[in-house]
Amino acid sequence: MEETLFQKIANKEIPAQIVYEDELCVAFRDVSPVAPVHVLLVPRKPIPSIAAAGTEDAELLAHLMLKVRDIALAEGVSESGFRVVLNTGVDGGQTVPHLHIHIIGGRSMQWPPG
Ligand code: DGP
Repeated sequence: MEETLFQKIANKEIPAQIVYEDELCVAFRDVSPVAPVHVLLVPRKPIPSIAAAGTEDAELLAHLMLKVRDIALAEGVSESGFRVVLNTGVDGGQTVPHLHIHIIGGRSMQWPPG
């Protein structure tokens, strides 16, 4: 099966500003940031979206959530606050079919989202 865009980034076949990586996931700066801090956290496993995740992914998903915590701290937004977004499917505005968590901060967010 062809690699997804984010697998290519995780495998360093496409350059990106990587801020964290381990055996399960990679985090890198979004190419089109919407805030001073905009990091994408992706599992190395190419799960298409959170809607496609399985029960067998439970540990991986928990790992990702704890990395969200660590990355927010490292990016200096843990105390000021930040937003965690999982765009999913067509209505969710997902454009890359590889599960990715947006970690966005460094400015005040609005609600509801557009
Ligand atoms: P989403 O709309 O949730 O599927 O967000 C996909 C995000 O991926 C979007 O904010 C832009 C980002 N993105 C797309 N292509 C690249 C790329 O080649 N490099 C990086 N760093 N980010 C990318």
